[in-house]
Amino acid sequence: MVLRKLMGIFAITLMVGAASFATAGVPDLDLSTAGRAYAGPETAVMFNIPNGGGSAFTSAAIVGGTVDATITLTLLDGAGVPIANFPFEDAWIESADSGMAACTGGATSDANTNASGVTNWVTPLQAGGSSEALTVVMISGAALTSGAGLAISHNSADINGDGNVNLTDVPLFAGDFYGGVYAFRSDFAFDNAVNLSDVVRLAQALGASCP
Ligand SMILES: [Ca+2]
Ligand SMILES: [Ca+2]
Repeated sequence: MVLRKLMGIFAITLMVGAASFATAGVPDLDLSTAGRAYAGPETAVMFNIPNGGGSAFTSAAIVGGTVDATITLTLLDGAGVPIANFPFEDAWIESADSGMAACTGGATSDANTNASGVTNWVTPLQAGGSSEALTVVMISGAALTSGAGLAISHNSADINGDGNVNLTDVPLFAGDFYGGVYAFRSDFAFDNAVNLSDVVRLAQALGASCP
């Protein structure tokens, strides 16, 4: 009888152990959080170049200046325990409408998570395309559910998002420059106008490609 009780307790202990083992170290998309350093109301704009020569998150644009749009991800498992050393390759950002077109591996976090489960996006993305939708943090291909996303928009001299800044992007820019209707995708030096400062950024980025 005592033996049967002991066996029962042993079995329950095994089951509980297995259950906690199943969620330990597995990211919980609702408990994990992502935030933007700049707490102001403006959307921060990233100017991206496929070769990584665009804006760092620490110098994202708002009208009239730059702000620190560094993204901080805190990765927790189902028990609220920080997940350390989570591979940076498996944490990346996307636009909610997929308009920002990252090179392969071009939008991952900067490093594996630290002992507190934290990693950041500071260094420039390798990306083209444009989007005014929210920026969403993806964990192994699934979006965080703890928030709708971050107010960070993206544009790029690689307007068509094919991974190269070349002569196929120039007519698109020219159309926006002369079009008379404001086009965010070509407002590289973000100030709500497409003008000569944006031409300069396009010219400087010509020839850049995904690594
Ligand atoms: Ca292009
Ligand atoms: Ca501009």
